[in-house]
Amino acid sequence: MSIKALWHTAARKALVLGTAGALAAGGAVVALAGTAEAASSLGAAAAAKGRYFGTAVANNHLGETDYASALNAEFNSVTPENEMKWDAVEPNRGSFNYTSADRVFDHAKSRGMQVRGHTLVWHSQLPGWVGSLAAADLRTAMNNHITQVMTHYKGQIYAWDVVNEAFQDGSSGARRSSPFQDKLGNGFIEEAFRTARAADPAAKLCYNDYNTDGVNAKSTAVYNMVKDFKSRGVPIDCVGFQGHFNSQSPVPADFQANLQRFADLGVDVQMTEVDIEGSGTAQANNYATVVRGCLAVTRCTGITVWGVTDKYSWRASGTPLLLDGSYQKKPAYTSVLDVLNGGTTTPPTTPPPTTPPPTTPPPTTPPGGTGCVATYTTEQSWTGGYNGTVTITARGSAINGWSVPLTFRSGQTVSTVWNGTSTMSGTQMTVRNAPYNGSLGAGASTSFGFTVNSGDATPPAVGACTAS
Ligand code: G2I
Repeated sequence: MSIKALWHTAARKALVLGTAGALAAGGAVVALAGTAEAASSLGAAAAAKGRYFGTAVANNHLGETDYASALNAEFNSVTPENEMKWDAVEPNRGSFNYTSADRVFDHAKSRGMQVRGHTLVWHSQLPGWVGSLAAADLRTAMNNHITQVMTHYKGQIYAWDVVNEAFQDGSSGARRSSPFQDKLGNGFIEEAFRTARAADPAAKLCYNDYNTDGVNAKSTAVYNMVKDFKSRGVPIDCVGFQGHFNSQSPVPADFQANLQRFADLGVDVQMTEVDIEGSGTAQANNYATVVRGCLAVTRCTGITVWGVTDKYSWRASGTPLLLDGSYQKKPAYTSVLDVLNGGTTTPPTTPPPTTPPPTTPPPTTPPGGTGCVATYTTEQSWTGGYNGTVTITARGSAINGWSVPLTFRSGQTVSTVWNGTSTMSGTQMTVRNAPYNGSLGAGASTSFGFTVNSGDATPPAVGACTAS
């Protein structure tokens, strides 16, 4: 289902709920004509404002009736809490297991809820084998992981947290040490985003982090990265602000201004993991501030709380969620619903993900006939190197494999190739499909990428694509 269609479903759901409420109220129908009907669930109220209201969901609680009922009644978006993380889906290299992730995904999608994918590249919950790879192999593994997982859910995920928590806390503004950062350098983030765009062009691609909810050194470092990405055409569509708050880390006074400065860069913003420790009125007021801030920012497209109930919160002792341990609605719940139902807010405009225009024109040959077409784009260049992407499109009939020859200038060295298998002979490199991207239906496309890291930045001569 397209993003637009999803929004329509959510809005329709809100409308239907509103109508049902009016009908149930009997004689009130006439009196209510022309008045906005207050929605009675978080999801419906957010949908009436053109936004979603989601929650993190853990697969192992779905069998509990109260848990599933609360989830189904209140939310219209779901983020798997742990099930789509690297250790869950690819515990051993090349062996993917989607059992738990699919359960959460299916539960949500079968009820018309959208799904946020969380998360592709993160230093935590990362299986040991990833950290022990040498750089070239790590790059291949990272790109393969992104491609495989996104392809599994292709066209069906609203937004992916492509890279999570890559910056350090504190005043340095530096990147956090991780196998990706330490072995691949700063460029791993944009490489992850480029690979993600190629894998599922329909998904919004987010950078997600915590302690970035106000204007501070860490959020400014992220801001500068996003600004740089936008200026160079690196594909990024959204920034996620986790929103984990407590007395040591309160909702910042410049929370809304911070969301707005990111939105002004041309990305959507989302509250992705909100939980606010506390109770009673104080907690309710803090939640209201967060929801009001999001509604006031046109490109704030939705809010996710980090769990259905205090009972299963990752920090249950701080009772940070909207329903208590017995699934009773807390004052915080009521204040969130009231804010969502209050006032009039312009719905966000959510333009579809944008991909930078190719630097070479698309093939003039229409994808009719047989075989395949290869087109080349330089993604990024620097002194002495560049990243290139080759897109392969099957013409009028399906293909089972492909191969493309590229000729480089002497002195250029290809350091890595992803989403393809390469052989080098002199200055010519032949790239064949990887095991997972050889089969293309008529008109379908895939792409592979490579890095040239010595010599000049002249692009290769791309030969004809051969299909098998
Ligand atoms: O730490 C809170 C969140 C911060 N941002 C990224 C989120 O992905 C992260 O979520 C939490 C989950 O809520 C926890 O449930 O991430 C934790 C791990 O960093 C999750 O905790 C882990 C436990 O540490 C493991 O012992 C346990 O096996 O959950 C695992 C699965 O239940």
